[in-house]
Amino acid sequence: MKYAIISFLLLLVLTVAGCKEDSNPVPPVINEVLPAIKVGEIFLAGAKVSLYADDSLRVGYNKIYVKLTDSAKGSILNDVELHVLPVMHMTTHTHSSPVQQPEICQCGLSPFGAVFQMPTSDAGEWSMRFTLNNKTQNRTEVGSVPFTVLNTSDTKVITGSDGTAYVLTYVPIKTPKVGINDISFYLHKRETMMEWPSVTNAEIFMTPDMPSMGHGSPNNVNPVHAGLGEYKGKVNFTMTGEWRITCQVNSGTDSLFTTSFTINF
Ligand SMILES: [Cu+2]
Repeated sequence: MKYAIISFLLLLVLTVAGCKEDSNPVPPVINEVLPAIKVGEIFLAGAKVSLYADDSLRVGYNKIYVKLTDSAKGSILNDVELHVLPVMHMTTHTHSSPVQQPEICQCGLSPFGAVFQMPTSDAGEWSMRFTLNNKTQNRTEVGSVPFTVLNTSDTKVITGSDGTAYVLTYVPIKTPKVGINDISFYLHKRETMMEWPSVTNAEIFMTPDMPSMGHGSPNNVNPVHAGLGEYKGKVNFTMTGEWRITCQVNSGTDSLFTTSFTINF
């Protein structure tokens, strides 16, 4: 009998507690996971513009994210037009780099890609220039966020046989393995100092070899254009060690240039 009463009281307490929660709903918490690195932020046209990245920004292809919130209310802004432009100020001149414009995401975190062809150094400093049209407030403003670019050997700027400067970028394979690996490159060119469009109609002939051992590998697949200047192929590493990936880039029947990247694993 005692047990029954205790059980009944417990049930009553649980029911009341349950009802209390139901009648007083807590607003849903959006568990927003932001990328690891906050690059910087700026207030423009009534918006807070925050720049994030998964890793330190470096020479090569970078995935970057821009978060737009109403600077007063903190709510996510997506009724906007946003243009981004990487700018490097050097002692003698200013130039940009290859960049894909962000697609404004309803979730508030809009990704875009950029290739940085040189690191931050005494010779030059990078910043991201935003042109933001906040349609809810009918305001447009321009502003810049400075950032640092670390050096790598993943991007080569080479003058082709046609006199144009090309930018070939190897996207590092995350975990290279013995056997067939997916491999990807981006190809851009310098139209002007401020315009670096994708090259979508080139041919890339890729030859991997191990210079220290004097052999290559069979069954590689040349990278072909897959959209937005990205070329995707397959590379066969038959053993671990230092591999050289030589890329000959052609336009029609003309050989534009040849360059190579080193992969060690
Ligand atoms: Cu520069």
